[in-house]
Amino acid sequence: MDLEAIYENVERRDIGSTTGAQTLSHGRDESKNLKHRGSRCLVLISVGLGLICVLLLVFIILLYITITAERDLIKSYKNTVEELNQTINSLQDKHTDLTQKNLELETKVKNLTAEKDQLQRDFDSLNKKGLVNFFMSTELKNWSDSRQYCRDRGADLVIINTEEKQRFISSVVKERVWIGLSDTETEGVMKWVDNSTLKQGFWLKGEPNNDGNEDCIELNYNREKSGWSPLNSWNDLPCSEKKKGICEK
Ligand SMILES: *[C@@H]1O[C@H](CO)[C@@H](O)[C@H](O)[C@H]1NC(C)=O
Ligand SMILES: *[C@@H]1O[C@H](CO)[C@@H](O)[C@H](O)[C@H]1NC(C)=O
Ligand SMILES: *[C@@H]1O[C@H](CO)[C@@H](O)[C@H](O)[C@H]1NC(C)=O
Ligand SMILES: *[C@@H]1O[C@H](CO)[C@@H](O)[C@H](O)[C@H]1NC(C)=O
Ligand SMILES: [Ca+2]
Ligand SMILES: [Ca+2]
Repeated sequence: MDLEAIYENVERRDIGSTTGAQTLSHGRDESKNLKHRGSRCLVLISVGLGLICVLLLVFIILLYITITAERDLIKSYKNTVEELNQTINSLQDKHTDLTQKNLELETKVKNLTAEKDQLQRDFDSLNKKGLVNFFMSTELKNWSDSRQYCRDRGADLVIINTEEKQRFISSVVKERVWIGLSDTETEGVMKWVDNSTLKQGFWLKGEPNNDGNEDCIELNYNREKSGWSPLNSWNDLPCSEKKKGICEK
C-alpha cells in the first residue's frame, strides 16, 4: 500500500463520518478540511526548509572548518618551504665560501711546495759543493761574541758569496741574525770573516747606510718589510746590538 492510498482512505473515512449527520454544514466542513490540509502542508514545508537550512548551515560550517584547516596547512607548508629554501641558500653560500677558501689554500700549498722544492734544490747543491753545515747560535749576543760562539764550536759566522746560499739562508731564518760581514777595520770596506772583501751584496733598499755608526751586518728575515726579497735582506747595524748568529762549519 503506498502513501497516496493511505491518504485517500483517511479522507474517505472523514467524509463518511460527517455525511449523513449534518448536510448543511457539509460545505463548511470541507473548507475547514482544506484549511487544515494547507496548514499541515505549510508546516511540512517549513520543517523541510528548516531542515535544509540547518543542513546548509552545517555544510557551510564544515566547509569553513575544512578551508581554514587547509589554509593553515598551506601556510605551514609555505613556512616550511621558506625555511628549507633559506637553509639551502645558506648552505650554498657556505659551500661557495668553502670552495673559495679551498682554492686559496690550494694556491698557497702550491706556492709553498714550489718554495720548498727550490730550497731543497739549493740545499742539495750546497751540500754537493762542500758538505756545508749551518747552525744558529742559541743566545742573543753582540757581533764579536756571536762570532766567538761559532769559533768555539769549530765554525765561524757564515760567509754568503753565492745567490743560492743567500736564498737558502734568507728563506730558513725566522729572526734577524748576524752574518760574517763587517766594515769595522775601514769604514765602507766590507770584509768577510776570512778577510776576503765583499763582491756581491744582497742589501735591503737604502742599506748599508752606516746610520750613526753601523759596522756589522745582519740578515733580516721580515718578508713584510718593504723592498724585502730573498736576495735583498742585508742591513748594517751597530756591532753592540744583540742577536743570534748563523754559524758555518
Ligand atoms: C628561495 O630563495 C631565493 C633567494 O633568496 C629566491 O630567489 C627564491 O625565489 C626562493 N624560492 C622559494 C621557492 O621561495
Ligand atoms: C704565490 O707566490 C707568488 C709569487 O711567488 C705571489 O705573488 C703570490 O702572492 C703567492 N700567493 C700566495 C697565496 O701566497
Ligand atoms: C784576517 O786579518 C786579521 C788582521 O787584519 C788577522 O788577524 C786574521 O788572522 C786574518 N784572518 C784570516 C783568516 O786570514
Ligand atoms: C760585546 O760584548 C762583550 C761582552 O760580552 C764586550 O766585551 C764587547 O766589547 C762587546 N762588543 C761590542 C762591539 O759591543
Ligand atoms: Ca760602517
Ligand atoms: Ca743600516
